[in-house]
Amino acid sequence: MPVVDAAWQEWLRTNAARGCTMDSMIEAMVQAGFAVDAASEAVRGAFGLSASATSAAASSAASAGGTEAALPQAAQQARSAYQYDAGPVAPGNTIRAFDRDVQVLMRCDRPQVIVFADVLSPEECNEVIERSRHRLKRSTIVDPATGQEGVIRNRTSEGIWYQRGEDAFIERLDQRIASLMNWPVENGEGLQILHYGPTGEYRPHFDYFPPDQPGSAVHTARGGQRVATLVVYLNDVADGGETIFPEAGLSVAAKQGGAVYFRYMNGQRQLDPLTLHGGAPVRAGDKWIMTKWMRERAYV
Ligand code: PD2
Ligand code: ZN
Repeated sequence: MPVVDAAWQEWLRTNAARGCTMDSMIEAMVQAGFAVDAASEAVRGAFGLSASATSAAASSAASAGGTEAALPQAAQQARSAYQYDAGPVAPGNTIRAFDRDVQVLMRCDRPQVIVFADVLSPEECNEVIERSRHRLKRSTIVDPATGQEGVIRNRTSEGIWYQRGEDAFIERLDQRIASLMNWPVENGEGLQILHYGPTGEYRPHFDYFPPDQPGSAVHTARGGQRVATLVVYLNDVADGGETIFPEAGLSVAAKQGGAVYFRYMNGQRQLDPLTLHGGAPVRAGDKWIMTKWMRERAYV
């Protein structure tokens, strides 16, 4: 079983300050291998609830219909602090994105999430998969304390990066996606392709770099903070593999050529904790995605 080491303490502190619910944090720790009791104790500690206060807090939360009533005022304020301003994506049911008409299937304002169909044609999806299949490497994750990349069991996938504008095909996709996200193509990281086999998953995380963690500076030095993500689904997943937003109760099914957009940094440079998200376990078949992360400034 894992232990609550310095990295987990940092994770607890950051997520409590950002307004994550106790339930979602306990669930994330249990998924990472902690016993329920150990996870509950650690999370309650992060919210300033002592063991003896726990049962009173839990019963008052239960009678109030949720865990929010048990949160200290600071945590409740952190949750309400993010100011939703207008996002850059164009309005309407169809968006002309560079060389293609993209359909809007769903928009959510809090958090800012948009689901699209037809971002890529089936032929383009298959081409990306075939180009990538033989170049895959086990995916890594950024250690928030050091900024270094490492393989961990929270992310069971393999992937590759394409340089922005690497060739004419990739450049067209970069242009189309930048146009759809309505953000400068120069601010985009290179496209990342990920492949998950059966049971593969990516446990809930934020795509932005936690500003108060030392490892983030290495990443934000180049192009600043990440502001929004587009995940494009390159195949239909037979079962499972949805992109989930546990704080928002949202789940997006992987459909070939479709995509989910989410924006987490507003014009005041605040970061939206409701964009906690993950890739649910693939229950049947496999899953291919292509991800574009946009930065505040040119990513060079
Ligand atoms: O696989 C996904 O659905 C997924 C969802 C959210 C992947 C990522 N984020 C990611 O690579 O950051
Ligand atoms: Zn992500």
